[in-house]
Parts: sequence; structure tokens; C-alpha cells
Amino acid sequence: MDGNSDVRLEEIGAYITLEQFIIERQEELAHSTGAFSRLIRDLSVAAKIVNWHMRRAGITDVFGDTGVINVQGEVQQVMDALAHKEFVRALRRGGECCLIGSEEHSEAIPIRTNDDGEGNYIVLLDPLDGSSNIEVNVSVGTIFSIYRLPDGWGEPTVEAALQAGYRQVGAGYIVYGSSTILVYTTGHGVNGFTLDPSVGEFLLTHPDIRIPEDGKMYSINEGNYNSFEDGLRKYIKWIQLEREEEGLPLSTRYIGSFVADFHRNLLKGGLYMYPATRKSPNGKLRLMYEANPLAFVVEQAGGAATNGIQPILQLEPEKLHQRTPLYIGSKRMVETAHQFLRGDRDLK
Ligand code: P6P
Repeated sequence: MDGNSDVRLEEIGAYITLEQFIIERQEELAHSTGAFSRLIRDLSVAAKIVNWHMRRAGITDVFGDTGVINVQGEVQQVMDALAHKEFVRALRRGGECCLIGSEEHSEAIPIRTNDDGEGNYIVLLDPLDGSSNIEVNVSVGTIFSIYRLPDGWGEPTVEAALQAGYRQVGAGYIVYGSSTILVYTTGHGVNGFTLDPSVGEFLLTHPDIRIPEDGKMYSINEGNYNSFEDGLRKYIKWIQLEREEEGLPLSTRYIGSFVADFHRNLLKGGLYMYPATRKSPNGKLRLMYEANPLAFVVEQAGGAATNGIQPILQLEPEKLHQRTPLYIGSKRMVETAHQFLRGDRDLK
């Protein structure tokens, strides 16, 4: 073996893999029978397959749309459908999941009936968020949220999935970017794993992620400025003031891909906002498979996530695809935004 590959294997050997990490942490999970560990492994298998397709986008024809209008009223991209199919296949094959809710499917998908199969986990998915960016090589991502089927529940139905975010037993995301990273939490901190394609393993590269208390970057589509509520318009004007002593102005970083904006803000500090607008009166992001999972992650990392009034994780859901306004990121930035939204603060 040449010197380089020796160093390579030494490098890889310095990291622990996602599988090793899961096994080491297994006892942290209530009811840990290994089923949850296998569920995370199943999700990581689907992530590797989607990553394989992403790395060939442009070579193989996965650009463009399928011509289908999804339940959101958006044109489904080819990669949306493909990512949905791969995650459903991996979860069905893994046998730990009893019900899937997906942005790409109007109804919840039962994976087992009550009298066959063992799966007791519900997985809610945005299989590929920001997929319209694929053709221009902007990072996109998968978001997942995990609940347990409530004890004593009969047939796994969509009603079993409509649990408030604080009841999640796991949540995370994958960013298919300059590298592919899987970040997740089970309520015991947040850890990130980078895919090493040469060995096909997710390696622990970001242990115990903590989001900075404050940040210098904000993410929002200011094209909707005129339809923002008054307090938010004031907050944005405050952010842009030239007040060096207060660390102003902040910088805008908005790439049109929530998972990528969220991941940057998680590591560097920042605030992502998608408020109610004229076009999206209830906000654009979906509560069950975008806001809730990343709210779980950000709170576990020391940040905050609200709908502008109350914590996302406390919201009682009514529908699988319901939307919510979202303010998510560094705790101090969320608090400052709230002061302006409540009218407690002005530009002075
Ligand atoms: P707009 C992608 O469609 C998405 O759901 C998020 O990933 C992204 O942050 C947002 O919508 C972009 O929406 O209205 O600013 O183009």
C-alpha cells in the first residue's frame, strides 16, 4: 500500500463512524432495543444513495421537473421524487418505521399494519428541500423528524404523527453541499458526520455542536419586505443601521435553501426568518418536517426557534402539511427580533 493510502487510512481511522457512534450512545435512548439505532442507519443509507445521485446531477438526467404538482402546489422536481423514493425504500426495508409523512406525498404512508411488522417509529420527511437549486449547483438538503407510535395506538395513521415537536425522539438533516454532512440529535446534544465517499462511511467530524449565542448574519427574502408586519420591517431597518458599537450592520446570507442557510447559522451564528407574507399568510416552511426537526436540533445546540410569538416545539399540529412562520437560530438574535415584533423596541 503506498504511503498516501496509509496516511488516508490513518486519517479515516482517527474518526469514529456513525454506526460506531450510534452503538456507543445506544443506552442514552429510552426503550433502547437497537431499533432506533437501526432507524438512523436506514436513514443514512438513503442519504448515501441520494448523495450518489446528487454528485452525478447534470451527467445523468435528474434535472428539471416531473410535471407533477405536489400537495404544496409546487412543481415536483425529478430529484424530489427520487429522494422521496429512496428514503421510503430504505425505511420500508429497514422494518423499524410504521408510518411515513413526506412533503412529496399528500397522504401519510403506512409502512406496516398493526398485525404485521415490528416498526414503532414514525418518520416525517422533507426528502429534498430547496431542490430547485440543484440545476445551479447550490447546496440542498433532506430534513427528518422521528416520533414513537404512541403506546397502545392501533393502526398507524396520520393522527399518530400529529404530535407536538417537543415529543420528537430524534431529528436531523443532511446537507448535500461542498461535502455531505448528516447532523442529528436524540435530545442529548447535536453531532455532525461527514460522508467520506472513498469508504462510504459517515465520520464524526462535528462533535457536540453548539450554536453561538449571537451572530452577524441574517437570512430572509427581503423581496417580501413590503408584506412584512411592521415590527419585522423595523427589525430589518435596525439590522442595517451603521452602529459599529452595536456590531451593526449585520450581513445578509440567504441562498434559497433552508437547510444550507440553517447549517451555516448553526455553526457560525445567525438567524433564519420566513415570516407570514401576502403570498404565504401562514409562512412558507412546514411545521412537521421542516420547522419542528430543526427547532429540536437548534434548541439542543443552545439556540431558539419560534413562530414569532411562541416556541415552535410547543405548537399543537392539526395537519401534516401545515405551514408556520419561522424565526430560528442564535438565541439572542431570536430574542431581539421578538422585541421588535412585540413593539417593545424601536430604531433609536
Ligand atoms: P423564497 C425552498 O423552496 C424553501 O422551502 C427553503 O428551502 C427556502 O429557504 C425558501 O423556500 C425560499 O423561499 O420564497 O424565498 O424563494
